[in-house]
Amino acid sequence: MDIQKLLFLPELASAHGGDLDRLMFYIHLLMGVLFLGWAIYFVIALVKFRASAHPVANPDGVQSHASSYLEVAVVVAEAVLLLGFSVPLWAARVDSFPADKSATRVRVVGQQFAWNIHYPGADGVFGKTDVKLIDAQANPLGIDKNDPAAADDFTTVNQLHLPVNRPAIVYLSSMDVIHSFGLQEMRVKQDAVPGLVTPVWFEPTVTSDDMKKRKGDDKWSYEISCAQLCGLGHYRMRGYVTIDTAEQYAKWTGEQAAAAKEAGSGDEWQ
Ligand SMILES: [Cu+2]
Repeated sequence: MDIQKLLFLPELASAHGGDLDRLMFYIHLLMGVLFLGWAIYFVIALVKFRASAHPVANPDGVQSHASSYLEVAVVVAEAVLLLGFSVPLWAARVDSFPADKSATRVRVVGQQFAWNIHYPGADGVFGKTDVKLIDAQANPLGIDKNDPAAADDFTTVNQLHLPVNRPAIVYLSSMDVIHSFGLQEMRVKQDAVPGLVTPVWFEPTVTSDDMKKRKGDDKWSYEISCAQLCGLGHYRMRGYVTIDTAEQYAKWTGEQAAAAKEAGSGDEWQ
């Protein structure tokens, strides 16, 4: 059974997403059963307790305990969903972060109305940033070029590249208001709150090229959608995500770092 099609969900492209979709399915199943049960009860009550069949009111009402047992069954089912599925899924998200070395790490900084993305470069260390160095065009994240760790860093606007089948840790923050980092196919959604750095991790499982083939659309792209109304330009706060093979990713990061270094050696910073 294809849960994604059944629930009209977007294509699935992350390792943990299948468990989330299954939880969604079980919750919908329980709600479907409850809806049907209540609808049937409603019709039975209308027919059975119609005025013509009961000209005199019966103050004792229903004596059977069936409804209590049903209530208990619903509570048990909800407890199983919460304790058996939701809590373990959430715990795995927030407690078992992958080791820094085995993950791709990026900073994503929301801003009205764009996503600034900061890559640490080959050394894996994010260079220092300073608000005083921010220049909307030349250095949107205020990276301190004098910090040796910043030498191989590079930034992009609205272009997030990640390698496939490798955990990715995104350190989310915001420059102005609350935004929300939404990757529908990865089943990731996390608020970007000014003053906080919120890490979120996931593992992409389908490259952009494979997904384009699956969709039969050459121009298709994964997107970062801002999932929190953040101002007048909220609707256009959209980033593009490319899930690369390991080789494609190494090539892309190499090119970006080289371009940043070149730009950084002059007055301009790209
Ligand atoms: Cu936003």
